[in-house]
Amino acid sequence: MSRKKIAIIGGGQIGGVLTQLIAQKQLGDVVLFDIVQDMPQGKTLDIAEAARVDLFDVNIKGTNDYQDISGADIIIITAGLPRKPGMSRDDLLTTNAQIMKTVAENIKKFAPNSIAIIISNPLDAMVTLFTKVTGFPTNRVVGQAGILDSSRFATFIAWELGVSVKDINALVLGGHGDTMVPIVRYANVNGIPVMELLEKKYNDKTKAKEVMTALVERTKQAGGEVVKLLKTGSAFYSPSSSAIAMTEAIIYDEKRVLPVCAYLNGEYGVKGYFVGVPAVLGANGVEKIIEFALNEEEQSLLNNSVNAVKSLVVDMERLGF
Ligand code: TXD
Repeated sequence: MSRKKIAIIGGGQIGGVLTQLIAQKQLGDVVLFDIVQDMPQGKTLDIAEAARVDLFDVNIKGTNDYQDISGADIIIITAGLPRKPGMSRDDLLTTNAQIMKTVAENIKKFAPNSIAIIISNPLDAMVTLFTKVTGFPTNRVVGQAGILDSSRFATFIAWELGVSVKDINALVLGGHGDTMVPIVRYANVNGIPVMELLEKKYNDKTKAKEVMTALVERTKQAGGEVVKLLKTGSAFYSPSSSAIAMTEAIIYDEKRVLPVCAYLNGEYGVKGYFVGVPAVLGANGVEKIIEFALNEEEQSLLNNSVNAVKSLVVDMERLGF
């Protein structure tokens, strides 16, 4: 069986880590594209030269020529500026929409049958724009955000409870922004509700609620917390690792149920927008939206987040995209 061809558009912080992870996991042959002359060629040459050490046999190519992505099975798009301290993801809209439009036009031309995993921010709007420009069927376009946000939520819960993160299940729905919706009710440690464990830990329901509120808030602000510390860039490893989980689910047809930015056609009361929800990822991309009953508060929070996505899409359209 021939290896899959994976093209990465945008060879910066995330693009470099993606290339490394794909090589180390031997997920497929990699083409790394960027507009910066020679930079992708340098990054891929360096990674390729570790093949004997890491024992991987995949072809890795850096390029400034879109022709080289021809026939890619999977495209991972990181092209776009990252945030600087004090910026919201939405502040990137104008610049990154222009970049995404160009990227999408080239992918439509050179890899029209690929499955696209979008990483660039503002994520939900970039996924929408990519789909509009390429005309790809919605199952072949998916955004990476929910896996990262859910992993952050799980990590903070694990640290609070002093247990392994491997035993935490935590889910975040909605847009990839301040309105995201960590689902507290279903957060659990091997099936045991986190709230129950917090109430036991503090022997105080009010304190347990306060602690969970702080965990939810930290999850929502986690991207900004990293940007504030890094000062010159944003999270790079965790989004890359999250996108690799999606890539593996597609390449190996794993039918993983993962929180991803997917097209909703009535699910969760949303029609015609890309929003973060649990979905089945497999060889055909987004194969099924997994819908579960939300309580009134959760539905209201999700509606608020969807409205934030909708207004960003309207802003983007007003800008002519
Ligand atoms: O989980 C998530 N979805 C988010 C995504 C988590 C963290 C970062 N998030 C966003 O990913 C971030 O806000 C940015 O919009 C993207 C990429 O972040 P990264 O940290 O990789 O940014 P870099 O290091 O600046 O890399 C961006 C590369 C850079 O090398 C540019 O030269 C290139 O994008 N670029 C382009 N490539 C192709 N085509 C065009 N037009 C182009 N313009 C810039």
